[in-house]
Amino acid sequence: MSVTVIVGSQWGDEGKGKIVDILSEQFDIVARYQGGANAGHTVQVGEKQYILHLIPSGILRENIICVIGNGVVIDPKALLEEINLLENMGINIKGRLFISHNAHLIMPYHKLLDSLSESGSSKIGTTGRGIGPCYIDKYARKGIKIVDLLDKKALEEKIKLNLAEKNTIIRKIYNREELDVDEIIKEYTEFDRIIDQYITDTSALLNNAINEGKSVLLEGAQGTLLDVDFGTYPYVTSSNPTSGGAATGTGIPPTKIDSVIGIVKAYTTRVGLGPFPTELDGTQADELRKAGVEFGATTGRPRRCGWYDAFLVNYSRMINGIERAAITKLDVLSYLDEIKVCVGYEINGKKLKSYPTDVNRLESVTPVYETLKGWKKDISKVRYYDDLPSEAKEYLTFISQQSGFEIKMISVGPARSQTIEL
Ligand code: 2SA
Ligand code: GDP
Ligand code: MG
Repeated sequence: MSVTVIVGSQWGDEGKGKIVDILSEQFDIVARYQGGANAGHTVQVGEKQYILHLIPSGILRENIICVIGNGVVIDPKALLEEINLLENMGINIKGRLFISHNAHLIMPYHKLLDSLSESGSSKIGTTGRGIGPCYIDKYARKGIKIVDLLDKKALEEKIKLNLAEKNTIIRKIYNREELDVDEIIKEYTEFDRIIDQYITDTSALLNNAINEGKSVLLEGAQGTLLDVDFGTYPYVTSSNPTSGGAATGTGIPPTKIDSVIGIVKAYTTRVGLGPFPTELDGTQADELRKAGVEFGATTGRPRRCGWYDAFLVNYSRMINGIERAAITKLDVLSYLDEIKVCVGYEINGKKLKSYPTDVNRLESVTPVYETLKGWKKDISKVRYYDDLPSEAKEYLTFISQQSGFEIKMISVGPARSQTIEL
């Protein structure tokens, strides 16, 4: 267990926050490795509900150190809001949170460009948090990093250079008012004053800790099918939520990673645009959304809902190297008489051998379903596997066989106690 990666196996919102919170009890450090404040990880502790966007879910356990790795893109405004909110809820942050000096900063023009590009015809259904434009600048080698906050003169130069280019786009392409450079410089200089205490070389911190025998839980955001390389491109996020991203997003070498745990929702959801072969519509979708309270934890958008897709999760298992999985939200399916599971896809009557992430192919597949009997009992109070109804056990066995993983944990409600360990 010393270095473990947690990945979302579907399109995100599998319940990673809850599982990271539970598992973190056994770890010394929890680190985020990609994405930004687009993520929404919900954790319920007693009567309190926390929604974490940037700070790792491990922050809710007092003795755990939390790291925001170099692969994360940081909106300082969102970060400070989150720190304030958590502190007001009684969580101690100082001395427990470390931010990579190599992480890139989300700038006001990233957020503006995100929302402007979403107003056109090539909409992705982003969260509008500036994620895509910030990663564009990172890979175009124009980005502004956390470390740049330390040198005021260089920071001013970089902001000026970037803004000259961005303002041209904002004015010429979108016909919008330009952003004010002095305002941004002032705002980011003030951020530095507050976040300076958290900044460090987190890859050295993590590697030193591992060498001293400390354990690290690496928390992925979003999900495998939203991965920029392995997801349903272009309907993806601009980073690598898959387990490979955990190494590049923290500086922990792949040889130091011991295991990968997949978080697998007992059905499928997706928020944003893009293909979704097992999607339900009409009343069936509404019922599942209501039962699972499927609304975006960051934007509040209704999530699209559908049947469990074993073919998709099998692909996710392969890409991430998942051996064990935590099945979440099994309780949500308790209202159904029958539950469908997708076991493969066909195109023109021909069964596909491998998962098609190409959107045109994916739009044209016909899912092949097997129908299982529902259990029609409230399972939210069950704490031992043996006490689950036989139909629920059959469902679990079926999905784990079809997707090729072993079940480590079953979640039957949002609370910490609503968890069955195997
Ligand atoms: P972006 O903003 O550039 O990352 O959007 C690109 C796609 O990635 C999807 N995406 C997400 N999907 C599920 N959950 C996410 N977090 C929030 C949540 C989402 C919300 O926990 O509910 O509140 O709407 C998340 N973040 C990004 C996004 O929908 C686009 O499809
Ligand atoms: P994440 O992005 O993967 O961390 O997931 P989200 O927090 O965006 O969405 C998962 C939602 O399901 C949250 O509201 C959780 O509180 C809730 N949740 C997690 N596990 C369970 C479960 O087993 N049953 C039910 N009913 N809700 C759960
Ligand atoms: Mg979420």
